[in-house]
Amino acid sequence: MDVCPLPYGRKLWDGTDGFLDLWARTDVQTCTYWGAPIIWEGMFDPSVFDQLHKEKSTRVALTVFAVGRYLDAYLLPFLMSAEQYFMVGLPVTYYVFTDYPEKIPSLKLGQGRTLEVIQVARENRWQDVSMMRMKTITDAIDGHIHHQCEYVFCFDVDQIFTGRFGSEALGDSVALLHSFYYHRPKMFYTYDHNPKSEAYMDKGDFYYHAAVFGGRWQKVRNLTEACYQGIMKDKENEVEALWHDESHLNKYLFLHKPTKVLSPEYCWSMFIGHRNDIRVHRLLWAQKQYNALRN
Ligand code: 2GW
Ligand code: MN
Repeated sequence: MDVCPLPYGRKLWDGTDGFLDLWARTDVQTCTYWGAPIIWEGMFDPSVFDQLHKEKSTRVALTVFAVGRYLDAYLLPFLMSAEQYFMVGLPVTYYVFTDYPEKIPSLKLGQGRTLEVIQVARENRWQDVSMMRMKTITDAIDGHIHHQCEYVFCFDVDQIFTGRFGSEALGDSVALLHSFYYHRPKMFYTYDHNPKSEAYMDKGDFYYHAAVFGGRWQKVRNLTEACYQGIMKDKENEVEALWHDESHLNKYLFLHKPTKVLSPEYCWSMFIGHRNDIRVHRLLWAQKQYNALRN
């Protein structure tokens, strides 16, 4: 459990993962109402978390999809930057899903880090490429990940690591605040508002970004399986949620609260411009090439 007790003392024990100082940042929300910490720069000592996870021999899986034109466009910078910044010091296995395994660039990986390529069929519609990741991740957890790693993090490929994305981000069930919405009133959240969809919701806690989610493999599997079931039910009913898998993810995380929340420092968009509360950029959205890649 990562749920922190009510904030009595200054230093807090968040359960398994180490110390988080919820008062180190007074300019932002650092705890949800259900007691999950929201991780911001300044709240933690990276070496404490790293030491703890080294002692526990924590192993981390990273899943990423590079299908069709996204392979050439994004995969190499994503992986090279992950080598520099993602869970450095811990054993990491990259699971790269692609329709074109021969085209995966060869990469010299750091010690303890490995890469597995898994072939997936290419969906006809891009919405399905995105949504069917939920099914593929479930299958990969069942087939490979569960006996190789304790934790799994699932990423969009169209992004690049630019700062530490480390063991402080590990937790039972981890979700990311979407950089476009974290400072906006809830009425702007782009939840699915169609009652015919399984992803329908009329209220929520936050708007989470599907570009990054993770946790213990059991918890991630529950999420991906539930989202996949929702997606398939929608297909039977001939509806599609507004933001596809992201809508289903938001619905699931409203019903099953995450135990740790990552601030938008963990996935920032440079298009937003400067904000005082964003003290580091750990992962940045890559330049969108919608016209070239979506048509
Ligand atoms: C996706 C949209 C349009 C054209 C192509 C693709 C596409 C996506 C593709 O051709 N090949 C591919 O491998 N993908 C994978 O799906 C890739 O890993 C990519 O990062 C991911 C999601 O697609 P993306 O990044 O273009 O969508 P975003 O950045 O607008 O993502 C948000 O909304 C999505 C649902 O519409 C997802 O929930 C995503 O997780 C969100 O970040
Ligand atoms: Mn993306």
